[in-house]
Order: sequence, then structure tokens, then C-alpha cells
Amino acid sequence: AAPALRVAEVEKGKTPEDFQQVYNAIAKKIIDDDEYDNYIGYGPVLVRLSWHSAGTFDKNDNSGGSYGGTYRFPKETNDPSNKGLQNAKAFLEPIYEQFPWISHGDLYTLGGVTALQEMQGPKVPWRPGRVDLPESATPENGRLPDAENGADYVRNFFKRFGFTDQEVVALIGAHALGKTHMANSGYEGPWGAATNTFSNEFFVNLLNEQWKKEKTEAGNSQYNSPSGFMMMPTDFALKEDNTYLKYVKKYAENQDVFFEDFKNAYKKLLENGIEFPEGTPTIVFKTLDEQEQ
Ligand code: HIF
Repeated sequence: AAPALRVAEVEKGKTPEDFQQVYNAIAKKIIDDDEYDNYIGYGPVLVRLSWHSAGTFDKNDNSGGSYGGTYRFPKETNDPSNKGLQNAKAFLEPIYEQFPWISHGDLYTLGGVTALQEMQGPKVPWRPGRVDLPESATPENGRLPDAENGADYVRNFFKRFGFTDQEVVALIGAHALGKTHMANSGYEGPWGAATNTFSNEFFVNLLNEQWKKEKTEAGNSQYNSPSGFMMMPTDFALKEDNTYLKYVKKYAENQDVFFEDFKNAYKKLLENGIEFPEGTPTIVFKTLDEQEQ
């Protein structure tokens, strides 16, 4: 099939200031609803939703991806790979009621950018204009990754997005955030201590913790450390592959380099397959903290 052209079209009459208002509403709700998931808050699950809304992309036919906002349809919401994300969906519903002009693709991706920035992560420049596609555009289940795999699988999986080894390692640093939940995925526990602060802790822990491979009660393989941290096989794969390992070391040593590479890779993830016409604004959102000064 000829690649479908997904051209961004900014919501009529909306300016960067309108999207900053959406950012602010999401950021305030993250603070207000802080009790979620034993006080981790909604930041991590919003990041995960933004990536899963984009993670169906296939560059071979330009299908899937964040553009159409198809996560809102039951087939995608109920994809077993999306278990747990209904919490992020419910979180965003009152935001959508307040800003009904925004497309779902813009809302899901903006939710992730807001969460990353409010959790002290890098500024991820963001462009608006995703357009809701009909239910028929919803991709089949099974396009999201299976964590019970090694480096070859990870490298091959991310080829569908056109990501390099360096970009893949940078992205997976986001697993410093949040935790795995037995009921969602058959894994259990956090990757590190600071579950709602973005940092290079994932890489530091991958290199420095003493890992022991064990079976979870769901029968999955999980690496556990005495500090109570965990890694899934696809995480641990970054240590077992020499090319990946080179970047793991680089990011463990230098958080600034990690932040810069992560920002670029995450922007690419959220924009895969979309053509942004000249004149589309690139928005660098202010954090709530910056606006208070
Ligand atoms: Fe995750 N990821 N991810 N992930 N992920 C989980 C949780 C989070 C993979 C599997 C899982 C990325 C890549 C991959 C986040 C963000 C990103 C869980 C646990 C699984 C199984 C879900 C649960 O049990 O609730 C795999 C196989 C990936 C490819 C290698 C991205 C790069 C790291 C793209 C990314 O940004 C976040 C955040 C969470 C935590 C969610 C939470 O509710 O705390």
C-alpha cells in the first residue's frame, strides 16, 4: 500500500498559548491527584500512554502512530499490551472536557510531554496538529513490544520506527519512571528509587546493581537486585549487547548527554509518520515552576 500521508493541521485558531493552558491543566492535576499508585502520581503512566499511543507506528506503510488518536477506540484501549493505561485515559477525560477542541493524538502526546517536564525531565519540543482518524484506522493489536526478549528483538522492533541503537538506548532510560505491576504485565517492581523524577538512574542501576534472574509469579523472567529494583529482559538486554552497552555507560556517566539524546528521540517517537507543514509552531512549554517566578 502507498504510504498514507498524515499532514498536521493545527486546531483552528489555536496558538501556542492555548496549548500551554492544556499543559498547565494537566500539570496541576498531576499535583492534585498525587495519591495515585502509592503516591508515585500520574506522571509515569501518562508517559507510558504517550509512547503507546505512538508505539503502533510502522514506517513501512505509515500506519499506526500518534496522529489519529486511535487509542480512544476499544480495540486499542483493550489491547492486552495497554493494561494499566486506562488510568491515564481516565485522568485525561476531564482535561478533554475542559479543552474539547484538542485532538486525541495531541492530547495523549502532550500528556506525556507535560509529565516528563513536570518530573524534572528535559524539555521536549512539541508540535500540534494531529487529527482524529475514524475507528477503521485503529491498528491491530500486537504492535507493541514484548519484554520477554533480548537485544536482537529490541533492535529489530525499533527498526519499524527507524530508530538507531543510540536512540533506542536513550529511550529506554525512561524506565527510570514508575514501576511494573503484576496485574498489568506479569512483572513487579520499580527500576530505581526515584520513580517520579526523571534522571539517568536507570543506566546507573543497570550497571551497578547486583542482578539475579528470577521467575515472577506470572512465569516471566525478571532481574531483581538487593535494593528492591528490577529489570525486564528487554531492559537487561542493553547490558548484554556491546553496542548498546557503550551508550548505557555514556548515559550513566553524563546525565546532560542523556537528557539531550532522550529529548530528540522522544520528539521523534511522538512525531513519527506526520508531516508538519511550514508554519506549524514548535512549542517549548514552560513548567509550572517557571511560570510562578
Ligand atoms: Fe515501558 N514498560 N516498555 N517504555 N514503560 C512498562 C512500564 C513503563 C516496555 C515494556 C513495559 C518504553 C519501552 C518499553 C514506560 C515508558 C516507556 C511495563 C510495565 C512494561 C511491561 C507496565 C505495568 O506493569 O504497569 C518494553 C518491552 C519496551 C521496549 C523495549 C519506552 C522507552 C523506555 C518507549 C518508554 O518511554 C513507563 C513510564 C512505564 C511505567 C508505567 C507506570 O505505570 O508506572
